[in-house]
Amino acid sequence: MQETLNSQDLIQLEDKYGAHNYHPLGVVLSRGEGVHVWDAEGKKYFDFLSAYSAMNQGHGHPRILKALYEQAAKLTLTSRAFYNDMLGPYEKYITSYFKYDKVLPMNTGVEAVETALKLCRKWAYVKKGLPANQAKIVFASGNFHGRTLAVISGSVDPDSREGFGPYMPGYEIVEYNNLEALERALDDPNIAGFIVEPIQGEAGVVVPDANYLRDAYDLCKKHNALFIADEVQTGIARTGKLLATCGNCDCSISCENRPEVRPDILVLGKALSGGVLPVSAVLADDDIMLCIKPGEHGSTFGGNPLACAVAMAALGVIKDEGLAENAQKLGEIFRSRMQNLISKTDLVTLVRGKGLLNAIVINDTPESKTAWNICVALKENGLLAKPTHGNIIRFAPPLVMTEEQLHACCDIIEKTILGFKQ
Ligand code: IF1
Repeated sequence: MQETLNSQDLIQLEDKYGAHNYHPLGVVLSRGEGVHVWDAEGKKYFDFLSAYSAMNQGHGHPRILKALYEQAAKLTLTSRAFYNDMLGPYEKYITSYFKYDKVLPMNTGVEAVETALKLCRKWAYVKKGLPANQAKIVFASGNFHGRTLAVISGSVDPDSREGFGPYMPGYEIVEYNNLEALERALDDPNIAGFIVEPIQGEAGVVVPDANYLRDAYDLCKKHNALFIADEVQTGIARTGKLLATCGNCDCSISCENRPEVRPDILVLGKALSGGVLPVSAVLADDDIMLCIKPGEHGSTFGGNPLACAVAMAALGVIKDEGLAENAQKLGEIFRSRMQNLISKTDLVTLVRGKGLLNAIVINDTPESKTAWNICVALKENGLLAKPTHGNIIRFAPPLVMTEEQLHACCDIIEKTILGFKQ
């Protein structure tokens, strides 16, 4: 009978036996349900990070778990050496859901990003006619697309990049939200594509100008380059629309300044599975997707029957529970509450975001521990969040949150900020 380990015991186990590639907040979670998580001592918290937007449907969603249990008992993995009875129905479901001809199923977000980069290069050689090994891809500074060598080669973040060289050649990095810089880069005839997050999550929920995505897309078309949207974090209703680029969704919200952009290649992950297991996807139309031939790309677990069953349930929950609309509504309430808090304190300088992907900027240097200490105080008051880039605190609760719960969370944030002593 395993003895019951307390939080400190569990932290020590990780410290002794685990790689030290993270610096977690001092809380050990053992259970999740909806918008709540409980620590090893049974203390209850609001989850205001949602595993970096992977838990949009909330912890332990019954419909997703039912799909998981039933499929797990039937068939979990066949590899793609054979067909299986879940992949075709899933591929039909997700391509109809996001309105693309085809999907290439992968597992983690970075695998899907890598797949998109390979697909873009392949298209550039096969369809654009670029000379062999000359294809170049444009990245936006401040990006986060994952942690593989090919992807960090497009990063400017020292923590992601330094000490892992040499780097992938054939990349250009331009300032995010700067159309002139992008146009200058696209003037190079060897550019295959441009990969961009509609909102830069890790950079601190950086929202570009309303016309940026639309105009960037138009520039890519003008220069015969592919527009690749990394919606691993912003997709699946997080920003108040099914997709932050939104060109395909049919959710009922209509608003004029929506950047109606339909990416040439769409990258999804995280909440595609409701946070139950790694499921990611690359969507594109035939003229792009069919540039990859049999045997030219793949993955042991990509498109496994279990992932297919879970992803269909997870996407069904998003639509059937109106989670994009809820994120839009609650996001406006959240930013309004934070704006009101800013009027009462010098500790917070601004709030920014879309839907339920938001952040507040703390009035101290990125090198200071203030944002971290505020997150520790938030934890003591029953709400879990974590700083990014030093003085920015990201707030991203599950999209199933009710208005009453959101106000309770805003009350905790307000009480913590107004009562904060450095
Ligand atoms: C960590 C944050 C970081 C992503 C976008 C691809 C991926 C991610 C836009 C890769 C992953 C995760 C990774 C995790 C923390 C979190 C994150 F931005 F969400 F906060 F790191 F920047 N595109 N983001 O956000 O997906 O391979 O991880 O499934 O690495 O610490 P993945």
